[in-house]
Amino acid sequence: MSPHTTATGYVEDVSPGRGTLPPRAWYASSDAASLSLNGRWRLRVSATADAEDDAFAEPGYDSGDWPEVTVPGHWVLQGDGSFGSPIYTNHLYPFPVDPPHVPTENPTGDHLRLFDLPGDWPAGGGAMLRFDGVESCARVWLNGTELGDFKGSRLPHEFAVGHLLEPSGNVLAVRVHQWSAGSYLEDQDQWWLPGVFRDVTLLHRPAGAAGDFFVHASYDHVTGAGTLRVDSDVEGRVTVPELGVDVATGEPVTLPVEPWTAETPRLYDGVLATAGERVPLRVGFRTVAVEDGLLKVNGTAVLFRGVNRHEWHPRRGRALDLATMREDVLLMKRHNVNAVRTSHYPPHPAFLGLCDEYGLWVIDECDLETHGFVEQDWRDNPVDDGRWTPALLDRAARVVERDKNHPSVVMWSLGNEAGTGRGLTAMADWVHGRDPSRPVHYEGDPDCRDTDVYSRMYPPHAEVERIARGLDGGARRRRGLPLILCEYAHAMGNGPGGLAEYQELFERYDRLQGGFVWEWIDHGVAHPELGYAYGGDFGEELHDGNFVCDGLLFPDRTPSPGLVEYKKVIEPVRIEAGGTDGTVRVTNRYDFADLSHLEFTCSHQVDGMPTGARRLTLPPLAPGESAEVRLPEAPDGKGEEVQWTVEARLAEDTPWAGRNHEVAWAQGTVARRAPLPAVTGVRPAVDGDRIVLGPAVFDARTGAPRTLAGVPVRDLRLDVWRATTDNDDGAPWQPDTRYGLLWRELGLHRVRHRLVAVDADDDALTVRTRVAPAGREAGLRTAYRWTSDGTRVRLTVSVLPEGDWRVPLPRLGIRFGLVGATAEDALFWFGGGNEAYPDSRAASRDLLWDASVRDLQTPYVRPQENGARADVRWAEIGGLRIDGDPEFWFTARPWTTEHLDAARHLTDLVPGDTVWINLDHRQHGVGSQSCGPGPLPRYFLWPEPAEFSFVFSEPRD
Ligand code: IPT
Repeated sequence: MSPHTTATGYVEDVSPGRGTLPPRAWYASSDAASLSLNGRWRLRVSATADAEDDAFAEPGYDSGDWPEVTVPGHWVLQGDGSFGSPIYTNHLYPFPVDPPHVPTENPTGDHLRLFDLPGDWPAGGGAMLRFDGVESCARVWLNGTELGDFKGSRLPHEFAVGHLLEPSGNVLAVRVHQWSAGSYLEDQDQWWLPGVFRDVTLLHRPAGAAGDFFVHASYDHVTGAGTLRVDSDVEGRVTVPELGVDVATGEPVTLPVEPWTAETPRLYDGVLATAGERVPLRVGFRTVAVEDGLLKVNGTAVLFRGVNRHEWHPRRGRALDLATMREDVLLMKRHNVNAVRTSHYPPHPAFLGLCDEYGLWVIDECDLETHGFVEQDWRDNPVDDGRWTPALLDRAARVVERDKNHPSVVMWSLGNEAGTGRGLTAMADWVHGRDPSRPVHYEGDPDCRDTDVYSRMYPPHAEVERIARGLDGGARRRRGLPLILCEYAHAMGNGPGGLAEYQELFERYDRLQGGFVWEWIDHGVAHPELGYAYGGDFGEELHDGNFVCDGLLFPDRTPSPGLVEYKKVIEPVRIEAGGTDGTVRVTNRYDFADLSHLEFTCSHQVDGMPTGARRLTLPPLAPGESAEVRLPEAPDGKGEEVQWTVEARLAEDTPWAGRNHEVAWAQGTVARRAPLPAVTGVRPAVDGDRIVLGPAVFDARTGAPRTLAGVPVRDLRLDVWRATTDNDDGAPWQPDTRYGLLWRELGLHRVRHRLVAVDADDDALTVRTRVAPAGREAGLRTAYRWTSDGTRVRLTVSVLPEGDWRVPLPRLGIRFGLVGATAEDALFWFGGGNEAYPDSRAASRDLLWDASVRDLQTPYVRPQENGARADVRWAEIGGLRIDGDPEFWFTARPWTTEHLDAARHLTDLVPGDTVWINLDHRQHGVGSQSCGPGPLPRYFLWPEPAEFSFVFSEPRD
């Protein structure tokens, strides 16, 4: 049976569709009328594709009792669940792999919109109806006449409708099927969200209107000249007043210009005027080429400091408004991000306009992924089956034609995780032919037959270095290409770790041209009971849990510590201690800009307290250049620690951040703090069931402290457990050992503390224990030695591992409860301000900080270990001061680690009447193993003999 012999046959038809117009450039006319059909539409959802006939498309149909939904939108995110629910899978198809067939249960949304033409709608001319995005397959009628059907969810589709329009009472009917043959090509790792989720617009097309056009604007970095040529289907004139350009379409003009780069996004406003229409142009002159094995823009190799961006809003899903898109761009610019891969489909076209305007390099990716076929060794992959090639070529054409006039787009990407095959080759050939001015990207082709850059995802550092040095072998063609990490550093939950070490490699080797962190934002769905929902929360039969929450932003777009870390690691100005005392070395790491837009200051801080900032004068530094700069005289710390902080801030307002916005910073040490004094002289005194030692009282039987400096404490003891992070637990396909699982198997979450001895002697109270899990011989001999000078009490913890330890420890330190303290309690500390772990601590900035316990909690969508502060010299909380010898990792929570570990959503965590404090000597690294490699070996916390001390006292005034 051929697909079109049944009324719904088009749903399973592999062809791209029927009745649509050829793809063309996306633009907003200056003078042609248009009518947005966004807004409230009537909706009827049925369970199968053929449950209802198409009578609803007829004028006069009574849709009176149909509920309303908002377009653009996804019906499953509207109507309180009554329209069905989102489904999350990573790469598994949520239906049997039986291409091109889809389930009989195929939620189908009949959308209806009545509209009148505005009174001033011009008579004459034609009209087009444009859909910017519909998932996954639509059939469209206007005034009872069927226009056609289409697939390609994140691609525009247009119909000619002028002959059907009425001045009033127009009936637009759109039948949307959740599943279609197109779904096989859209297996991206994200929520499956049916609906008309981008704009619907009626466009008047006057006689002599512009059609498709291609702005070619190149830049010759040797001569400084730009060449502009606008090829247009409809003849006209091209003017760029600022450049005095006034030429016919198709005619090139060469003249001196300022080039466009992501750092200097110089755009020239122009107009394409045809007989019937004026179209605004924003021209950016730049030339992209792979030359000498490097990806160059305007003759200069660029370094991508990128992110993968899915479109996401916690309530609206992939229906993004302009303000949200702008927020993304501004957040990227403010965090030193210079590049976006539009994973894994072309974004709303307005996003690219913002990238042109604010300056971001874009890899524009086609709406294509067939990842689920990996489950059957890529058998029957549509990408290698000629029957699907027209659909693939249609998708390639729709992205290239739509987006070709954006200077920000510097590469086309064929798609993601689609294996290899003749369909991809056909796409690459077509793209190369249509637009030779941009290289082609695709990661899944290890030989780079069809691509112009070598692209990889999640390689470990060592492998990246091997590739950089040309030691990885591989096909000859590949060996001559630059390496781009289209995905690296999986930002799921706490992490990623190891960013700084990747950046060092990128900066060291020319062949490495940077990468794109996976990914920009957590796709948590706002949920009344759960806070943010993830896979499984809607009862899906197949799902991939919180793997959908792996972004640098939380779902509400608050930056996570991972983004703060990334900003620091990729800062475009490197500031380091100089060759001689009292100097710093400043390096310009931009590719195009000098540093004249920045102001540099230096301040010194004494025990974390800043003294005034003073301006530094820098020589003008071209990209790549460095200079040594002398710092102002440092103050005398009188035994306290003295540090310098140098900051580079914007000297003027920019479109993306105001004056004073910090771009880069660094700190260094001038004088270390004096060692903590000995805390001795007072003897422990046994008093009934208590032992009193200076300002501390202990349980005489267990040796556990009851009060420290008058503050009640409980359960103070060695702690080696953390609520495992997504990166600790790792992904099944990772070759590295998954320590999160091994820790639990070993029982590190349930160690017991066997009391060996409590000795109160002349100058110390010593408590000896052995800490070990049931069922194993491995253990940690632990001694707590308490001394006092009468006002302070000092604890020295000694740990001696014994037995057969095969795993590193999650953490090594002590934990205790501050009885009666609350989440709102204030704390002060000198040390790192942001959350940090051993391999994610570049942005940890020493200062005197204050916060509440609540403020210290990082709201990872799936609760897990979080909130440690690095290099803490001292902290004060709840009437207790803690000085560390050496510095320590400080964590405070209004719940226990066990509660944190058991929680599935943030709403599972309820503050209690005790604040739990962890003072850690060391932590295990975080890594990126939820999809990529684990922590580098240097960040492993192997069990070995250790000793560390804390001094407890009353807070200082
Ligand atoms: C990689 C995918 O390209 C991306 O879409 C996302 O799923 C990411 O992983 C994990 O979050 S594919 C993976 C098998 C390396």
